[in-house]
Amino acid sequence: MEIGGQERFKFFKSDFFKGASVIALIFDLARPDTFDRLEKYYNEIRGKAGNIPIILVGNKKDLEKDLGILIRKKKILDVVHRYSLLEYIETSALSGLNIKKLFDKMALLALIDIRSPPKLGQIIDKENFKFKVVLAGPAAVGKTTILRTLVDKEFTEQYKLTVGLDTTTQTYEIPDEEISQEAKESIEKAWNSLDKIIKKQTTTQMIEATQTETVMAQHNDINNPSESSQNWRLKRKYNFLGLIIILICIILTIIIIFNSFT
Ligand SMILES: Nc1nc2c(ncn2[C@@H]2O[C@H](COP(=O)(O)OP(=O)(O)O)[C@@H](O)[C@H]2O)c(=O)[nH]1
Ligand SMILES: [Mg+2]
Repeated sequence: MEIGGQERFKFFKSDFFKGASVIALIFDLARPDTFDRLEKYYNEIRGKAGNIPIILVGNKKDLEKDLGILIRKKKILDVVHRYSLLEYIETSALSGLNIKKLFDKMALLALIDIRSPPKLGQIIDKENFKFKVVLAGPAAVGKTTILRTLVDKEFTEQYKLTVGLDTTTQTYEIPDEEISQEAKESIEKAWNSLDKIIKKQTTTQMIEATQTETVMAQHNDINNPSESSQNWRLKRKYNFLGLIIILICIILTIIIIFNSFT
């Protein structure tokens, strides 16, 4: 049990961030104290996850029409600048405002930041990728609700403190024209680095396959020994442009702040 007002900052276990591509750092536009606490979260994230891309998210935008603007935009943009955050976006899990956009942005940042060679399992094929993104921030800013809105497309009024993690997997598509040139170049580079590994393996398999077919051709005249390499070349011909990227995001939310416990 924590005594009132004391915050515990040992809540981010290092492995929450393991394999993560992007982090959304979320605060509540209706509660300035959640904004004031971002620095501690930021430091904790940088310490644990290094130079990972971070998007700043001001959630509960819908409450502004009743409460007015409680945190000045300039103050928010100063933080974006000071911490070299990549984007700032305002969302409402209640109305759905910018929720899809937030995940699109995270997906695009993950694509741009994809390493060569990519992390294990990140590239399924040239149009399908898998990323883990983490939603982090103080309690009750809306992390769980943002996830729910994305996945179920419905808003939940009920508040239940997440102890530990909520995880979910979501598949969605980004139209080709929304993918920046920079992201395409990163994909190409990562793909080519993967290509070398695949080619190495496939050459051995091809030699084995050709040998098998040659043996078969001795038994059966209609078998063409070079068929397997033709198939292989066909499979390698992918049509990237004009196709859609399907992103599978493994999304994690993290909240353990017990400062309200007395
Ligand atoms: N008005 C409004 N309420 C929200 C919004 N997002 C979340 N909430 C509410 O804020 C409370 C905390 O949300 P929750 O997702 O559990 O926060 P978490 O602790 O960050 O996971 C819940 O009562 C939600 O219904 C929003 O965009 N607008
Ligand atoms: Mg939660």
